Amino acid sequence: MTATTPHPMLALAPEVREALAEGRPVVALESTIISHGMPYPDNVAMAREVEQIVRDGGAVPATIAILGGRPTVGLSDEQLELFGADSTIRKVSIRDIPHVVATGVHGATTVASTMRVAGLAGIRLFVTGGLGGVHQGAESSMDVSADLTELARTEVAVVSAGVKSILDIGRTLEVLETYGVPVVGYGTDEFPSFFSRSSGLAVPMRVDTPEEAARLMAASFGLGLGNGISFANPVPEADEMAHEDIDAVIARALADADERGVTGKDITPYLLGRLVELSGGRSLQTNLALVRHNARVGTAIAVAYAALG
Ligand code: PSU
Ligand code: MN
Repeated sequence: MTATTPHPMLALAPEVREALAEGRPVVALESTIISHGMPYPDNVAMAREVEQIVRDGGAVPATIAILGGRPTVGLSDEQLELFGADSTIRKVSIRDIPHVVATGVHGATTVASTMRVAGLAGIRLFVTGGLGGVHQGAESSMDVSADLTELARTEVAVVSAGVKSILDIGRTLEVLETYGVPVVGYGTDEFPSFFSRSSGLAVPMRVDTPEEAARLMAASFGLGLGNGISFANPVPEADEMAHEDIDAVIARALADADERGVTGKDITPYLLGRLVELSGGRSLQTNLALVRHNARVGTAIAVAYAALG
């Protein structure tokens, strides 16, 4: 939309800085999906391919991470490789930002921390795979992803394929409603469950074109409502998994996590890795397909939003 001045503590790639100064479309991308969401080297190939999809759609990609303590907006090809290959890179959610910045180390940003840095840079559209949410059993563990609290307080729209049923999808939607976050079906009346187009849960509102999505962003951010937006974009039909196939794999992964006592920030990466192993790589193919699709749709929304001026 209008030109923005990024926060002075951020490092911006020159092409990202120029695009923002000129009000041209920029699409933010996260780095935890690279470092902790997919195996190497598929993760690096995915990161590069998604950046190319954004360019082909007419926007500038800005993969966000913390590099040597500096929140960085727009990674080089070598930096994408580093974040994919180095398994020791820390997963950084909101609460981890000050420590990683103060100690000058690298960190891979989650949906929450990527949103925050994107907002500080003046980027309004962010593409990812899946959102974090309310974990199964959160009634007692209280494990609710900071992705939800961030959606409540940062004016960035996030395009995802919904929430997978390693989480409690119904409770996740309840929390988003409480936080005042519009959950918007993109071409669907049903909230997608990441690997499949259905979840049995309705979305409260729907858009069908990039222009409608952009107008919704302009309304929310223009009024200064203060919160983010979740665009839920279902996996293409050709790539979706049958519920009976993925549900069994998820049940097994959850049981394994329980048995091994995995908790806290390690639970999501553990479950994601276990799903790939238990499905023999099938879930990874669906994950890759939906991320590509989100990149196409998200770029079109960013272009339409920039065109609103
Ligand atoms: N879900 C996915 N892929 C991912 C993640 C979630 O399908 O890569 C990552 C994202 O970075 C998300 C984070 O923000 O996991 C959520 O972690 P937690 O539940 O610890 O907040
Ligand atoms: Mn958690």
